[in-house]
Amino acid sequence: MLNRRNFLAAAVGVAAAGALTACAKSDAGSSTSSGGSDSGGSGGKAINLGFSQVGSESGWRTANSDSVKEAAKEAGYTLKFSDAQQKQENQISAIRSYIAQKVDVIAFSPVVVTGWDAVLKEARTAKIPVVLTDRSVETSDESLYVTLVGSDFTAEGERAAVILEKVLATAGHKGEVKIAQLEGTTGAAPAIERAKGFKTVMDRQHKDDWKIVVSQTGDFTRAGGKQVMAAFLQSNPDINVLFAHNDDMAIGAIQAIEAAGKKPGKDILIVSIDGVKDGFVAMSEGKINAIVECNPLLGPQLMDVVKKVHAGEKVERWIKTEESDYTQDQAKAALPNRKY
Ligand code: GYE
Repeated sequence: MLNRRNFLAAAVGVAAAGALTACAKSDAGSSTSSGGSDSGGSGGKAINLGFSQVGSESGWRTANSDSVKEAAKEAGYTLKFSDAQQKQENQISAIRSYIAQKVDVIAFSPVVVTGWDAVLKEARTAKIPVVLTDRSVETSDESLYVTLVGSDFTAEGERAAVILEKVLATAGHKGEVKIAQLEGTTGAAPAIERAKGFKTVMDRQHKDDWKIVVSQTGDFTRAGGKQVMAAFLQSNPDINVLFAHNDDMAIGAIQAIEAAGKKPGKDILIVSIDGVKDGFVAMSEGKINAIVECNPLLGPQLMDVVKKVHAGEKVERWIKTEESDYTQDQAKAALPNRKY
């Protein structure tokens, strides 16, 4: 479906023909003028980058937005930044506004995978190259965007299942593993692919002993995680594992577990994804058992790619981020060094 793996070998060059224009004054969101050391583009003119962010749903997202803003400043670009509040229609209007303002490059982190063809075609007609960050899209024509800078979410889901094996062994767990899954935003690449990766390992290695007994979206938020987990505990009080697609939902779920008189990390073993500071705090307190890291600090890589794309250079179809896994025994030592 997403064909991300197929993109690896391919390289596409896109010339930002004729797209270098004077800075537009109005904006769909906030606009930061260049202040960095590098004009980042041809003829000494600052690259004008329009960035449409998903929202501010999680600690990961906040770190990601900060990274993009800082890196744009550092690179000396003019950044137009808008927050879509997890709504696709807001992202589409932000992108349309960037097209109308004739920015040099558009970058966005798509809230869901489908429904982008029309606006991507409009960008192409305007000869404005599009770079995806963090999340991928499904499109009828893959040449509608140049590259994706982001993580391998399927691998993250697989890593979560593998680390759960370790967590169960460390806890000396015997008997059936009854898993509750808190999914990310419905239709979002990380929700689809993390669930897929986890299930692949589960079906291959644990067909008989592991079962996902409940699974529902918590929209990547703490409030969502708390509310959905409370409902899970009502309908399935025998759950003994939680797999949360991000730390924020796990943190919300911990509150629901404690409110139900159970011990997170003991009565219910918890594995989540991201590795934000609050996740590490919960892990060092013994409430989360393991975290699969997903690095949000994509800004510097993104600015580098934007510069190349703007200059018409070839770039890889998928620029992946490097990540690690962490268990409770590593949490305390790693905590002071967490950057987000
Ligand atoms: O895991 C979650 C955020 O797309 C990788 O979105 C990102 C995910 C991240 O809300 O916390």
